[in-house]
Amino acid sequence: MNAPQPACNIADRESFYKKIDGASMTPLWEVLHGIVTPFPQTPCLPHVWKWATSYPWLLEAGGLISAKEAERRVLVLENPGLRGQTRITHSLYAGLQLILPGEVAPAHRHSQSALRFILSGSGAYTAVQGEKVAMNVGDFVITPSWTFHDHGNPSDEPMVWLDGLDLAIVELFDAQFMERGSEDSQQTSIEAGTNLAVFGNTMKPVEYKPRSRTSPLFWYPYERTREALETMLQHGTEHECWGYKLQYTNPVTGEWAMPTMGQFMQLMPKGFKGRPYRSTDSTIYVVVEGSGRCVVGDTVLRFEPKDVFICPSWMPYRFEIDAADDVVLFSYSDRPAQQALDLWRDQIG
Ligand code: 1HN
Repeated sequence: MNAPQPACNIADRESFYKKIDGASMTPLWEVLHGIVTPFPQTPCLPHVWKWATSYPWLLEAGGLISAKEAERRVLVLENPGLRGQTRITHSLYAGLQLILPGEVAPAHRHSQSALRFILSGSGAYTAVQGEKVAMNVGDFVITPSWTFHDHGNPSDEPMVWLDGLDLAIVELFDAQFMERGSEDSQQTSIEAGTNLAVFGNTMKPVEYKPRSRTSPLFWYPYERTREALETMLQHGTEHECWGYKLQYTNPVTGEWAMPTMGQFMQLMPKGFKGRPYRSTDSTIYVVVEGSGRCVVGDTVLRFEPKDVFICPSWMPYRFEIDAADDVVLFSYSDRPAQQALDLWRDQIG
């Protein structure tokens, strides 16, 4: 039996929409196909932020405002498709933070988790829950959700790192909390290096009980990561899309180092030409060593050391590495969050 078909009367529909709009209701059929799409539709655009441009502007910002006044002196890397939204992808934040000699970025804590990836300088520290970590170029440092953290630069050179936060994820769930510390700099009662000494050896104290899903190891020095990549190069198998790619892990569980953001370091040998790849996790790349091109859809992103670029969800991208040097790339994305919710997909070719 065929159901009766109402006539398509546009004027009647419009006045009906107007009537129900007044009561905060709206017809799904006008928006359904824009929401439930055959493939991911992202407002996020492929883009590269060049260090040659951003570093002088960071130093200029250093002459305009102190770290103390700014609380955090950061230039946000805003995706060109998401201007005004303080984010580099739909779900994640990235910014470049400058801390000058003698400065302190005061202690606070928040429900957002943060990662630091060190780009320039040496000798500055971040203190996480009473333990100082010295930061060097290529190190990956974790600030777990709701842990007090402050940064300081007792060295005699400017220090710059990339901050990655899960701000938009926390905002999506309306689960934001923040608290300032009672003092600018935390009393550091734990000897520097303790964290790596306790958790950095693929072993753990037998009495250790996890208090959160974030890795108890919060400092992953580049020296060790680089050595692991070199070992992969000697003993591993080259992948046709990403060369040799390692995932940072929580040493106690073997799972992701953080629950909302996943981090990787990969090496692609000089002259490498990768096959196209795509995944649902828009990914932020930071160039550690070498240079080349990342071709994202029709966009060619030329990259050099310390540049940051982004590959949006489900856009195929491939790498072409220059002949001169191997390339090392750090990257992070919301893959752990997507996987925890059974949403993550990827495709080679
Ligand atoms: C934050 O706490 C830091 O602690 C950096 O260094 C960037 C961006 C948004 C919200 C909090 C930091 C941040 C941030």
